[in-house]
Amino acid sequence: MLSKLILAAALAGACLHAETGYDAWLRYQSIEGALRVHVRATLPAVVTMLNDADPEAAARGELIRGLRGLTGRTLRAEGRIPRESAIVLGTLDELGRAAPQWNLGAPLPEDGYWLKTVIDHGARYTVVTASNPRGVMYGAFAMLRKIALGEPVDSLDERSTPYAPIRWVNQWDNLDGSIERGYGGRSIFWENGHARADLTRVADYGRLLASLGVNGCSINNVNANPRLLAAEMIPDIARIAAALRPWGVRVAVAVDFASPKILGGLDTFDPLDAGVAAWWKQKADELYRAIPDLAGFVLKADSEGRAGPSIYHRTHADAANVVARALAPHGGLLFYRGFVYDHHMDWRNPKNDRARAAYDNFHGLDGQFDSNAVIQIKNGPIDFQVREPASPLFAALEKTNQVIELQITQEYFGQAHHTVFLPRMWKATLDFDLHAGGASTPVKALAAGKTFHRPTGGFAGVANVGLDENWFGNHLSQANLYGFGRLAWDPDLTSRQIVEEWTRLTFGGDPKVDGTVAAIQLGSWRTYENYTGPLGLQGLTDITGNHYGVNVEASERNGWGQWHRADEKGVGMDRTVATGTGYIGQYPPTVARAWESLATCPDDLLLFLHHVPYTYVLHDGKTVIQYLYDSHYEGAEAVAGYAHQWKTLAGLVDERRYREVLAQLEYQAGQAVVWRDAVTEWFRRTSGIADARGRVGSYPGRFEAEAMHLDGYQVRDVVPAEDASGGKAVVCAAAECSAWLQFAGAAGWYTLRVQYFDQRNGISRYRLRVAGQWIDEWQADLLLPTVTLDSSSSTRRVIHGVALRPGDEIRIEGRPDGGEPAALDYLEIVPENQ
Ligand code: GCV
Repeated sequence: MLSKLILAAALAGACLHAETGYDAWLRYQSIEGALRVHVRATLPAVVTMLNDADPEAAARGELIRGLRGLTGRTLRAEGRIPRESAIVLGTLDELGRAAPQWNLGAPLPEDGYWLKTVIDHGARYTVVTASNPRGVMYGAFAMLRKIALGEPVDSLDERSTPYAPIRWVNQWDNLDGSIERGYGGRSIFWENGHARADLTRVADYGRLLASLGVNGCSINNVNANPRLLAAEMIPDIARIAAALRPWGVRVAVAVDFASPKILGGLDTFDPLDAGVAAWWKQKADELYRAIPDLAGFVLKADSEGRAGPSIYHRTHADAANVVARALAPHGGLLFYRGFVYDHHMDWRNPKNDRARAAYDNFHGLDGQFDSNAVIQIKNGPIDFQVREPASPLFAALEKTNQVIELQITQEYFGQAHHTVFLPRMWKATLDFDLHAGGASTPVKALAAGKTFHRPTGGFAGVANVGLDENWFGNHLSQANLYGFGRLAWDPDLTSRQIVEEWTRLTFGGDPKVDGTVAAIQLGSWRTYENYTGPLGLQGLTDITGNHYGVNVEASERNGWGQWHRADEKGVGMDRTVATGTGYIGQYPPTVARAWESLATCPDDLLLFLHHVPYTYVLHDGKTVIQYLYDSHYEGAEAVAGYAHQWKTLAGLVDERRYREVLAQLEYQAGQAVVWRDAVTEWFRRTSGIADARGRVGSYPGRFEAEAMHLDGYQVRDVVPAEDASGGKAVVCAAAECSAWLQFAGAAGWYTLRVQYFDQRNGISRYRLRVAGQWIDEWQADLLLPTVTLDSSSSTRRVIHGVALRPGDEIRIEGRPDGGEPAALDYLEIVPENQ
């Protein structure tokens, strides 16, 4: 009776989250047709585990859960190898003892697994084995993935080993429950200064990570609160570690380098001070007493205002080693971030260059870091921009451990509001050959420690999942976490393989869904690049603010160093050795030679590496200025296409996720137009060169709100001017205002597009009336990252199928709320289907 109740509860639990996105790629949707018949015919009735501790126990639970979902059958759980066919879970050692006759002795590297069919006395055993229990669990997830993908599992002999030992995610969660650059809701770990009372979400996150082979997670912001290391917080860290442990995910914490002084009461945090070293040691000992499997620390020092060794004129190696030595006796690792740069650089000096910083700070210290210290290097030299070359630091550390840091959370990629499939971009970096030492050395091999035979290395991904039901605030963004984990296990997978797997697991096996989603995801990086920063421009967003909307000049004339140097004559950062900052000289000669010369520099990186006139002709035959115009129009058009393509999936994707993805893509389509118009207008104004195709500055059917009849609305300048059409908007300071015009076109069917501003500080309401008839109403309730009139709040409402007659009055009424003034930018009236 009791077990029946447990089963009922488990099934109810499974239904509770059905199709909200919560289960992500672990939905275990029922397989159908011939595949179902085949799998059911070959599936044994028993799953045996030879060790009842986690993570093997978690693996057995997962197999039972997964197979019940996929096949509708619930396997019997046993602790011994039965005389009938069974799935058998156990390490090689355990199997050697329980079934020596199977001779499964071949060594496997840590975390690698082996799926092997063994026939013994007429029974068929599907063996899931590994050298360690975590590997057994990875094997169980792999089995389930194979079945869900329709791959045969009745005659197996498949080994898989992770490419690198370090496969970690970082979370930038603050102790108050907020997340720096998190777009999927508040922290699953922290609330009001302590670990959340209910850590169910943490355990479920561990399960998602385990399914990908991710084996570590740092649980707090690298802009670390020193209080995290206070004695009172250690039980909190231990509780979080306990929630992740069953899934083989070890916890790490980010620490503040000034902790010995701020928290420990010492008068210094000088890394060469004996008292400081003793403090770190005592703190590490205290932590390891409570969390013996703590993975280590992450440290951001001397960067963006964080304390670091420079104050004592010490090196990064001094800083890393004092902490690493405290962790070493416990087997812990210290991740020292390579993201060190001066954000007060003199922008007037053409030789200054933030891109040089990581290499300049670290390459001279190669060989001085302890063996448990790891330099964590962002994929590119700036900061997760839409197109950056691989960081030259990867090739410059031969005697130091390194990992590559990738950003899964979409800080500079439209946050949760845009779909951008990042594995495609990561692949470009991971596969890029830096030719370190002359030989072929792709970034993935350098980061994993293979090239220079380092003891460790691998991948760190900044994930920032949150409490939103679908973890990221955007269903399609889940593919980025999936892709990160899959690439960390096997960076040789192609983007297409990853996206096809993910789509099938996440949305089911309908070929139309699979094809459509794959096409959207695979094109999305280039599309996003096209409308936000082509040719290596990067940094056209509001880099001193929310990193979301357009602000072409925000990166200029300040110390942050994300300069693109666009002026009336030309654009791009001169990073050549001959005339520029010398950054290109940080690369091994083969790469440096190719990039130094305009003749061989790839178009995609041109403006990252060179300053050229707008009339410079690219390899693709266009001038730079025309490429900038064209790519923005192509990008905006492509996103509009995504929304149309998604609509063809109505009825093929479950209702809620269909609706939510459609809303996201339609919003993105509008936002891509905002980007297109703002960037192209800015460059046209600045360069004085017209668009050869006549699109920029000419918007058929567009009526500026400031030129309409206004009842109550007042005209305001928008700053920066490119963020609003015509540089102006209208705002309402009364309870209600309206803007109207008389339609002067021909009678027919039209689409109306209302461009309005949806700030975060209120929920304004809008209504639209045609010839006295109210035909639409909506509210400005998206949670966009701004409280002002700008491109981040600029949003589009599209009303299809409107019958207009000459002389019709079209009236938009706005009702402000809170600090949000129900602002309008323009109305577009375009013939239907245009
Ligand atoms: C956690 C960028 C982000 C910061 C982040 C920093 C880092 O600058 O905008 O929010 O800080 O990178 O990676 O440390």
